[in-house]
Amino acid sequence: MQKMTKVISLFALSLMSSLALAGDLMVENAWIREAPPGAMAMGGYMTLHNHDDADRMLVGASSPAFESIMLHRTVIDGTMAKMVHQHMVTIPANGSVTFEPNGYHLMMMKPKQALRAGDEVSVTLAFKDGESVEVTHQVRAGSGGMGGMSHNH
Ligand SMILES: [Cu+2]
Repeated sequence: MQKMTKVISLFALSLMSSLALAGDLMVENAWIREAPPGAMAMGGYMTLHNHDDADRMLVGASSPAFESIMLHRTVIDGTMAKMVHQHMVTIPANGSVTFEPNGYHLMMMKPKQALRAGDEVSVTLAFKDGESVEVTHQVRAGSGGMGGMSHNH
């Protein structure tokens, strides 16, 4: 059973385009939602897999393409969705966390130049233990989720 799982996951890996591997950490499906020109912020998404036996703590992110990046989580408060700044996002041992519209996201502030679907952006993820992991995020036209929700906060 164990062996079968491994074969399947390796096969899945070969199909992924935007993939970063660093030790026991794997990042897949890293993308940024395309925003209208002049947008003050863009949402960045990805799934972080932790194949280690210890929790990993994501504490920040940065990119040469943006002035700053914050970790945010969208939470529903009654009927209102609001974004809450996260100082740390824990990726549990042998678990994963998905950054997605309506959930955790990278709040990417002030793009230094217009980013269009198909562009690729390098993002460095910083972890509490001092390690940093470079990820390539692909800009995509967003669909689903809160597509119309602006990130201009
Ligand atoms: Cu946000």
